[in-house]
Amino acid sequence: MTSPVLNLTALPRVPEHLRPPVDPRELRPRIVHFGLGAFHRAHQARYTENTAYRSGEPWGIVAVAPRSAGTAAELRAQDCLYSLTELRPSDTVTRVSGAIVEALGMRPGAERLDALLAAPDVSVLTLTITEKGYHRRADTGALDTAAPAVAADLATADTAALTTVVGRIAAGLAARMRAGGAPVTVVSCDNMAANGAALGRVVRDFVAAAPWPDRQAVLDWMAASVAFPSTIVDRIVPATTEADRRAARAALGVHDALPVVGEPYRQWVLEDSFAGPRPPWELDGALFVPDVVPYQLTKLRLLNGCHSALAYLGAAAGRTTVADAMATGWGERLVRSLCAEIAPTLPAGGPDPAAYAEDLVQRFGNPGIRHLLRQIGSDGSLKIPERWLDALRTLRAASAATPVLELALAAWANATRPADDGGQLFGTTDPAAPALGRCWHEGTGPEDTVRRLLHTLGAADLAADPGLVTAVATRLPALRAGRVEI
Ligand code: CS2
Repeated sequence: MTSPVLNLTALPRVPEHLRPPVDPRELRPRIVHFGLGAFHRAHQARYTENTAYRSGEPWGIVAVAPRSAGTAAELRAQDCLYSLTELRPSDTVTRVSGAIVEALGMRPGAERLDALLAAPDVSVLTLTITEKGYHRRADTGALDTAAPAVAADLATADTAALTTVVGRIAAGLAARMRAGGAPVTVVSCDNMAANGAALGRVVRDFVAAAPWPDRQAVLDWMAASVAFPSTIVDRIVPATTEADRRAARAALGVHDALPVVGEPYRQWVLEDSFAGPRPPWELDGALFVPDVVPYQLTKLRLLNGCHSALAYLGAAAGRTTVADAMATGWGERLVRSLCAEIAPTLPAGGPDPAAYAEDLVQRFGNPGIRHLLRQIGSDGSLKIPERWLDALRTLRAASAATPVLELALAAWANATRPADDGGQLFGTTDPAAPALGRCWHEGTGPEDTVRRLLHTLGAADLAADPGLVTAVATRLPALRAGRVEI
């Protein structure tokens, strides 16, 4: 039997306690979000909707799909409604979300987006575009103006032709200044250290490189009226499966083409430096702090660091999901020992690393969550520097032993082997995939290959550390044979 499609007309068919807490028609477009993926829908959108409910303030989100206008169209077909299911270890809780009030693609939605980015009522922009979306140079963190997509955006005056979010935001800010210049805050919600500063840097670099006659005026206005706070977002959100879709339909009684699922846990820590009005997200548990660094490094190095290690080691051992990797003889040990190894590199003022590690063991072991190692292991060349390399540098500078990080690096290296060498375990979506393949083809032996791989990560200093290179290379044969030895 076919069920009706989830939309405002069908909403009364959904059991009352599973409907949005606020009538979506009462919300206004006040936030523009770039990155219409499952993570945003399970995280910032949920905080925003609960905050609108608790505060009575009509904060609604206009969500922009930078790459796939298809997702925006699917969401529009449902009046922007979708369900979020929390996967607890023994049961599930589903609720329809109505936080998104409009869904746009960057190209077909260009004119509407121009108007929104200049509108004084829109005072917050948020982003989940992944590390790749920032187009940073691996060595300096500056905008890579030579990247083809960035160069093309710099060369066009037509906002409908822009394809990078960085270019889109820069053009939007310039238009905002010309329209009167209401202050605005741009919030990176991606997993990078100092993500606010990283975003501010690439947006300013774009403006400085643009051919606009008023670019200096835009930069001066940005310095006074645009804030780029750093934030930490946390919630495990695996890709939605067909089984998730069926379960959502069974719970709702209507068909939802875009359900999302996630763990019950969620966290959002934000640097308390906004340039204009913002939602009082603290009403839904977000934490506004003067300095996010201790939280940010703990989350990136412990949670994301362990995730990546599990992804590459799990792949070597033929496992598919995080929970599968945790169920091996070495999974829990890996999480605890990696956290213990990294803990001395974390600044004071954040969560207790040992307690954090125990929480990770629980969260990663949640059998209700099918979080694919493939999803986590993708784009490794962009993730690993954030997650492992600064910790590794700090430890090696202090002459501390780093056996677990060496093993993790060896597992990543093993996963980068080219397809003709039984590798490419994580496909070719990594922008560095061709360069990584060359490291194996051109390397004169395991140590040389490891050195080249480290250079590809922008880590010339670590490539020049012979002890590290040898330790990583020595671990490769066991991993190639599928053995994880911790
Ligand atoms: C994961 C993250 O895919 C990945 O790289 O490590 O998406 C992780 O699940 C989230 O950061 C959890 O908050």
